[in-house]
Amino acid sequence: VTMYTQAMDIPSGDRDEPPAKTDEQYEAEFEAKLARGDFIEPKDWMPERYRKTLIRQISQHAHSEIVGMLPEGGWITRAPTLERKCILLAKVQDEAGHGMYLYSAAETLGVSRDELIEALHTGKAKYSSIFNYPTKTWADIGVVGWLVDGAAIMNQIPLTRCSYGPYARAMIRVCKEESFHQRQGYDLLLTLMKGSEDQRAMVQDAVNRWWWPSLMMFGPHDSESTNSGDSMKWGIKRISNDELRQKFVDATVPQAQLLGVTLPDPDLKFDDAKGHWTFGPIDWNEFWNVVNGKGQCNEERLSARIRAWEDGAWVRDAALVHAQRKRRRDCVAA
Ligand code: FAQ
Repeated sequence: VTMYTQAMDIPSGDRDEPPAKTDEQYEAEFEAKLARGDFIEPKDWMPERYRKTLIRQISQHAHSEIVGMLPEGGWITRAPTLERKCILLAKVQDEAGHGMYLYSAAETLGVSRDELIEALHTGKAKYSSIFNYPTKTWADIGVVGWLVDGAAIMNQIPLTRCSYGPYARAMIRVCKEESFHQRQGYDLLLTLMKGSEDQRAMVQDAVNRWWWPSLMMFGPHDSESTNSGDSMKWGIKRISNDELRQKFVDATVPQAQLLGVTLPDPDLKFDDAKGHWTFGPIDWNEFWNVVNGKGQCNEERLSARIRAWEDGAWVRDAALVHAQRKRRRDCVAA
């Protein structure tokens, strides 16, 4: 006995359904799209490892933006002028916005926001090593803008050409905002450098502490970079960790000279033959210690995030109840 009326409407036999494709055919289409430079979009077929590595990178990037609000957020109440306070407030809010676009981009890959947050809070997901260093003085706020946002832009500009559409599009706006962030940091430092001897010393001290951690932001050497092979093949990464680090050093040395600070690297020198600034060895022990939870502020950062999540539970609950009531009211009205 036919119970569902729709079933009676299905013509027998020859419906014009496209034949199902094999995995090999889907894979060939995916490869062809990459070769043409087309974006891969959320509903497109993609290899499971491509999806997984995108979730990994995009969510870690999102966590970095959100955790990255903490070192600067603490200085909003201590900014020396109203203008500097407004600028810093806007910058920290921008970072929250970046986190939100990125979480949304990750969600298009079929993972929930709750799963992503859980991975951060349980220490399964990483966030950038740089945010485990303390911001000790007001000059640190300038140096974070100049070097940390500077390194972030250098790394993120090629991501605007990443093969995954939602990530690439999010990066366009993020990079524009990061450029403003970098300039406000540099401008803050230029002002301090025109000030007293003590202010100049404060800038130099901040540069000494942030230079090497900024170089570590680009990740391990290419030879140690476990994800680069796949990520370069799939067009997620366009330029390698070491190449981006070199571009950053080349761009930053002249800025340091103009500012009048010394970068804390006795081996830094211009190589005429190569046309690049060569630099000394990076302390990878320090990098891996910080990545593995043993940096100066890892515990403080993670506990601040968990506390904020727990304290905000009532807001999420209230928003859900409000949305449910509104839906019910709209249904009754309709
Ligand atoms: N910190 O195989 P690779 C910002 C991990 S946003 C911690 O080379 P990959 C804005 C890596 O995850 C800053 N972990 O990895 C802002 C992997 O472990 P896994 C964040 C790191 O993915 C400014 C392992 O090491 N930006 O600053 C780091 O191919 C101011 C092996 O490494 C992004 O996330 C590190 N520095 O390349 C906000 C950009 N480096 O995941 C507030 C997007 C590596 O297998 C204030 N991400 N690891 O467990 C990327 O471009 C890449 O993920 C890299 C790493 C380049 C970071």
